[in-house]
Amino acid sequence: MSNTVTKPRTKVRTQVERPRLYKVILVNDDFTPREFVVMVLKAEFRMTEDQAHKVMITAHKLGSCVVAVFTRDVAETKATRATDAGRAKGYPLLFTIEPEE
Ligand code: TYC
Repeated sequence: MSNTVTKPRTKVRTQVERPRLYKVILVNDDFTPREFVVMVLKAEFRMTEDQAHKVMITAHKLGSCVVAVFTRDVAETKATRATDAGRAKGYPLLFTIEPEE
């Protein structure tokens, strides 16, 4: 029929992508006391004593350890706050961030 109206079959969908996630990495050094590293991990990353101790020991033995994964803003804020906590005590404690693959 020439007067038939057909609806277009295509639907427009807005593409949404998951935000890229960033790893917060604890870097070992020779000066920051172990107990202090554990305290910062507990305070800034809400870890238990057990979790914090495992992460600290892993960084101590291997050179670094992934602490947790967040969106970029949260990862940057937490890494900065945790690094500053060490600096305030004169320690070279360092947290860095790295994008996930
Ligand atoms: N290596 C430090 C020491 O022996 C402890 C330490 C562990 C420091 C992990 C930093 O990311 C770190 N006192």
